[in-house]
Amino acid sequence: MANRWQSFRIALAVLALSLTPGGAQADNPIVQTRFTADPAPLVHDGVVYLYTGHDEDGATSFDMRDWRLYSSTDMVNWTDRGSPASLKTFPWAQQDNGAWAPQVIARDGKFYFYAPVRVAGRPDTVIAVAVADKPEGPFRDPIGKPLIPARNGAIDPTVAIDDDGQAYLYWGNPDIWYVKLNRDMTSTTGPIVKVDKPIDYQEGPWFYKRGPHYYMAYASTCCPEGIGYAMADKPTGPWVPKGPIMDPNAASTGNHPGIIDYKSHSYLFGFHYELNFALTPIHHERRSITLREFRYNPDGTIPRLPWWDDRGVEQIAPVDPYHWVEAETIAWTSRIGRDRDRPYRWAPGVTTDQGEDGRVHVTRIADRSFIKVGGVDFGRGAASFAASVARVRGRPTITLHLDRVDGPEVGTLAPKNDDSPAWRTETAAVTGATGVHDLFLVFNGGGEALFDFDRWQFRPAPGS
Ligand code: FUB
Repeated sequence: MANRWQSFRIALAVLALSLTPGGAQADNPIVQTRFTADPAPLVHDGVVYLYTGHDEDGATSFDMRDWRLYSSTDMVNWTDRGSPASLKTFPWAQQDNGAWAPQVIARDGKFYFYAPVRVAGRPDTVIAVAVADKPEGPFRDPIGKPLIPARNGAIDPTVAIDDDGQAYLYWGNPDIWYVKLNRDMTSTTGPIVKVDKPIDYQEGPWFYKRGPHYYMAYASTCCPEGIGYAMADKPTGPWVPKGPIMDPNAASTGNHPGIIDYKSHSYLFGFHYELNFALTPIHHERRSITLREFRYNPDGTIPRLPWWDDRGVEQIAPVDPYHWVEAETIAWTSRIGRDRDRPYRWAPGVTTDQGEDGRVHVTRIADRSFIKVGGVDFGRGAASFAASVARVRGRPTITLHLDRVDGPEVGTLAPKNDDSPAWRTETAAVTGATGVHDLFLVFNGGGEALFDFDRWQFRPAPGS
């Protein structure tokens, strides 16, 4: 009888798993392998490119030397695309700090990157411009000097192109300024204008047009910072304050909005300090980008949203595992653990890095670490798993679990011991992977750097 009851429970569990609906949920913050700040999302060719500032791991106050890029097509899994630009892009700038909030815009087949930097030997900031042929760069400085000279608070550039083709660059803390850009996007025309700012404006403007309305979202109040916004009928204002989008939270000194529409959904990006507080009770400038979905009101106003939670947003479409997926495509990694009593704690994890061959990959994979990929659609079944690996030390394994880190195991890959840096593909058989599931790639083996991992894919079962 007991055996029949057990069999029944197993059958129920299998049924429940096979019925798991699609639409995985994201995790906040959306990047755990680095501290990221100042989100600047760009929708281009069906992809969300998220340009970010980067707080160094050991930062106490602002310690920022390069910018990072992540991309997603489902808003749950984010692929590390490396560093598109750094202070080295602007050799005339102070090189050891100051890579603050950027924004990128596409025009005429090129990508234009605007960011504040400091001029070596001077205390104030300027705004620099760089250009690239691809979203992931490399960006290069076409003018060799600041685009916007040092002025009180020349930080946090935001850029948009109006329907008539005129581009506007706004920026500023504690005041807000704009200038028109020429069609080349690397020179300005007309005067630099200071506008009447909304009363709670602090910094971090995010300027865009949606339908007939112009929007200016910004970090409001200080400190802590919430997110406020204003609307206008013209790109140059006057800006009518519309109140908070998000109230400040005592646990988070800063905030910084980035807003996009993507595949008929609207998203607000910002940041919090929760991963910093996983490491230390002391406030350091080590921030983590967060995400929330919202719906505009019928009159175009933005609803008031609650503070960031740890659940993120719903997945737009599941991952197709039957094409190569970059290993650095991550919904969540074990670098940060979660438990009931303490939302975040440090745990064995993985790192992402760009190799000499230019490939971004997963590295420094620790024993008992994992990568979660949200919402993978195995369809009618997978037969095998292939992984591109290098520098394999010891006898590591990748075990594939569904839905939870200790969920049903569908296969294990044991790459051959070989310390060579050359990428090679290894495969393992898979059974029991059907339908849509979160996929956990669980890494085991002795040590803190088991192997390097570039990409993976499943092969479908014959006839499926
Ligand atoms: O990341 C450095 C500065 O902190 C940004 O430029 C501001 O918006 C604030 O987020």
